[in-house]
Amino acid sequence: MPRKPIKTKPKVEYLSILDETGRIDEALDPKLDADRSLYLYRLMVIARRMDERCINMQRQGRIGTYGPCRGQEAAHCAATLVMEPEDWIVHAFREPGSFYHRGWPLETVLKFWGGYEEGCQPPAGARDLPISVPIGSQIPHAMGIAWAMKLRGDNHAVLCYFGEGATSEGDFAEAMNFAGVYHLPVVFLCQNNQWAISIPRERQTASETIAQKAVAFGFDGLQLDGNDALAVYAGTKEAVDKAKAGGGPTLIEAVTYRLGVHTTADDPTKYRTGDEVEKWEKRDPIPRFEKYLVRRGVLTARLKDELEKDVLGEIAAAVERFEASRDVDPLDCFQYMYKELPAELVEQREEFRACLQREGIKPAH
Ligand SMILES: Cc1ncc(C[n+]2csc(CCOP(=O)(O)OP(=O)(O)O)c2C)c(N)n1
Repeated sequence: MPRKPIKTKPKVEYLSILDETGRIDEALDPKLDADRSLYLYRLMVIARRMDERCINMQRQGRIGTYGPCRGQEAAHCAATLVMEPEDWIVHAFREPGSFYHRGWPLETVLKFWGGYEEGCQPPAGARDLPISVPIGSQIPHAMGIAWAMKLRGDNHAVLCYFGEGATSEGDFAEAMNFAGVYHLPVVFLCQNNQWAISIPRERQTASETIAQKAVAFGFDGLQLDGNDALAVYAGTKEAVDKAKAGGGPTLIEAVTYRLGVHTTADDPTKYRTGDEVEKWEKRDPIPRFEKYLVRRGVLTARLKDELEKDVLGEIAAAVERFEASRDVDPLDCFQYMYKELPAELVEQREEFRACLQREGIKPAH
């Protein structure tokens, strides 16, 4: 009765295609054509500029809070590009490029961070769940959608975004287990941005990689360079194609970095060093992809200027629409939870109404 290592069928691999100088491993090139490559670049620029604008707006008191994605643009934009409109996407909250790609008006995202109910509504017909801030709670939802798809014989797939902090939640383990047991068409995409607010990656889990957690649930894990748009695209495409062909789930760990604040209520200088941030600035996914596009002859200085102007114009128009439609009754926050408001909430609502009246704000009802 020998003692021997157990070989598991599920595997864990690492994938990177584009290096920091913009050079590509030709053998792994997912061969995105010029238009699609430029569109992906545009999505990443939209995400970056949206971040900048929203942070400014929050500082000016025009929205309540904001969770930026600076540094994570490749990880979420390249993945969303793989999904067909008939596929489902279950977002967390740090994916503005994906919201845009899925047809969310930019002002809906502003409404979300401005605290308006309407910001929670995906566009009609989009196979997207609303933005999810409770950490990890969206992962079982994604699994459930994939399960329903399988039962109905719907030949599409589900993509679910979450952070590495979410992998410490029970929700993650439960969803991964069901997905493995029922062999579901779901791709779990963990954006490992190294920090869950002030908790560093090494204190989140003793596991060497997040990707290897898949093995325990009976399916493959893929760790990839999350700042490499081509690796994210190729890895997600492979996992989604596999899911649609009946090959079951995949856990992707996109290794990336949150270059900015956790949210506008956070000061990361309290828990991480400037040297670390500087190191990751050099791996910024946008200039890397840009170098590649320039080398390929797809992006020129003139095209880049036009695209930047266009994106800023689109965001400015969305801000105008957002500010023109903010005429919402503050008492609305009592409207949607209960059919009949419990007595203590009636009391709170009336107190709030009186407070608004004192401030000269006229409620609509
Ligand atoms: C269930 C739950 N617990 C705690 C929080 C507070 N919280 C907000 S973001 C966050 C960290 C999440 O880290 P990670 O999952 O890595 O995602 P990231 O914010 O880095 O994108 C926490 C603990 C929450 N939103 N939901």
